[in-house]
Amino acid sequence: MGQVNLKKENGICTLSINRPEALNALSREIVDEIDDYLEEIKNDDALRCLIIYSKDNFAAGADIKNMIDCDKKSAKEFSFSPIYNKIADLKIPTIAAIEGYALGGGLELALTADIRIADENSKMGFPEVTLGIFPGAGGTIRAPRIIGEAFAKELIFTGKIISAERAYEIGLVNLVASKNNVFEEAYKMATRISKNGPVAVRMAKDTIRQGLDEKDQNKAIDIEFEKWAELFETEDQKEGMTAFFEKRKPKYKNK
Ligand code: DAK
Repeated sequence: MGQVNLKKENGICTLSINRPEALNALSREIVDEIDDYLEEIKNDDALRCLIIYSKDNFAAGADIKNMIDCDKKSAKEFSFSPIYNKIADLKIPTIAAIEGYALGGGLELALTADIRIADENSKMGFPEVTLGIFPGAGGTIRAPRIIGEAFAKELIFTGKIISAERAYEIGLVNLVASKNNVFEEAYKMATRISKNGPVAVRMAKDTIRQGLDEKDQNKAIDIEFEKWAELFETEDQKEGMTAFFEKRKPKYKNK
C-alpha cells in the first residue's frame, strides 16, 4: 500500500499515483489500490468531481516488468479494464490532468476521464506496438470514440508520442495549460462544475453516455427528454430557478 493517494477538499477529490522512480508506471498493486479508492469515491455523496493527477508524470504506461513473462492466462489476470471501466462509470464528472508522460495504459487511464487537460510540455501516445502488443485496457475502444477512427488508428499503429499541442489539435485533450499549471486549470474547472446543480450534472453525464451507446438517434432524443423532465421533480431545479429570480447564488442540496 501507499503508492496511490486520495485527497478530498470542497467536494473535489484528487487521485494521485506516487511512483516517481518509474515515471508512475502502473503496477498491479497500484491499479488495485486505485480500485479500493474508487469504492470510497463512489460511496461519498459529498463529492462533485474527481481529478486524476500525478506529479511530474501522469503514468508512463503499465509496468513492463509485470508483463514481460506473462502467458495468455497471466496476461488476462493482469487486466486493468474492470477497474478502468469503474472510473468511466463514475456518476460524477472526472478530469485527467496530464503532466509529463501519459503513455500506453497511462493514456488509457486518461481516456476513462470525461475531460483531459494537458501541461504544455506533456507527451502522450500508445507505444504498445513497439513492444509487440496493442492497447488492451480500453485504448482501441475509447480512443476512436474520443478522437475518431483515423487519428486513433494513426496513434495506435505508429506508436508515436505526440505533444500536448498535437493532442489538442486532434481532440485528445480539451485544454493545454501553461507549464506547471495543469493541476490549477483542472481544479478551476472542477470548482466550476461543483458549483452547478449536482443532480443535473450527473444526469447530463448519464444522458450523454446513453446517447452515445444508442445507435437510433430518435431513441436517444427520447431518453434525453425523459431524463430532462425528471429533473423537474428535484428540489435543486426549484432552487436553481428561484435563485435566478432572487438574484442570489443557488444553494443546491443534491436532491
Ligand atoms: N514500465 C516499467 N518501468 C518503466 C516504464 C514502464 N512502462 N516506463 C519507464 N519505466 C522506468 C524505466 O525502466 C526507468 O527505470 P530505471 O532504469 O531507472 O530503473 C525509469 O522508469 C525512468 O525511465 P527512463 O530512464 O526510460 O526515462 P527516459 O526519460 O529516458 O524515458 C520514456 C522516458 C517514457 C520515454 C521511457 O521510460 C519509456 O519509453 N517508457 C516505456 C513507455 C511505454 O512503452 N509504455 C507502454 C507500456 S505497455 C493490459 C492492457 C493494457 C496494458 C497492460 C495490460 N491487459 C488487458 C492485461 C498496457 C500496456 C502498456 O502500457
